[in-house]
Amino acid sequence: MKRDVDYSLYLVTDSTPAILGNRDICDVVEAAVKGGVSCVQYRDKTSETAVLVDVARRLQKITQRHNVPLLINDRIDVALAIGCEGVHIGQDDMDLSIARRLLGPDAVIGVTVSNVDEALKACAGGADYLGIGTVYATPTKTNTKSIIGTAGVREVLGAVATAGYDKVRTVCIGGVNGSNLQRIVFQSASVSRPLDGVAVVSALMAAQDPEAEARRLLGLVKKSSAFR
Ligand code: TZP
Ligand code: MG
Repeated sequence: MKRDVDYSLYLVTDSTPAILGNRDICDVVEAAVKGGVSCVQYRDKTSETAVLVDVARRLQKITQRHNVPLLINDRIDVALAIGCEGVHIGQDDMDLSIARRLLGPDAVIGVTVSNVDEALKACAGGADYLGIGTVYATPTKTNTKSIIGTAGVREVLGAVATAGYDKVRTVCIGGVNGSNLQRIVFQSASVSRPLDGVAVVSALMAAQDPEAEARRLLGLVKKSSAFR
């Protein structure tokens, strides 16, 4: 059966020294999960396949222990190799229909979207959730196609609601942190279609105390009526 994922506070990992420093990715992720992260995506654009599989397995031990889902960015093969809950794919990655065929109906598949067309196509194609962004410019992803701001997020949410895709979950991503989270959520709020959560990289991966910061961010998410 497909897992019912809680997207409230969605951690996307980063393995680059600029963000991780000399800390072990697993230590940072485990601390953040203890603080309340509800979903983890392993995102590593540079490591070779053997390293990806090894780190993914180590992360999976942590996520399983804490009963949160683990998704893999881009790499369907790595997700299949370790048997985790699913994947997150972008517009330039493997086609959603092929990913679905490879992973099966129970896999959780998320798609990055930055406009209404991409969002409706992903919904029609059977995406479980949309990662809507980039909300704000961020050093974590400099090759991003588009900065859409909260207005762009709102536009996508409205179109998804109007088209009746009630079951497709939504998070926003890009430059979200403890200082702007509530403003983003507030400005993204649409009566018909609240976000299901926020996805962050550096706000947690670079935090001095990821557990405390996750607790704080989750508190802000839960306080906000713009989430469902
Ligand atoms: N997709 C859109 S923006 C982004 C991704 C993976 C990076 C977000 O990183 P941060 O540090 O939360 O701004
Ligand atoms: Mg990708």
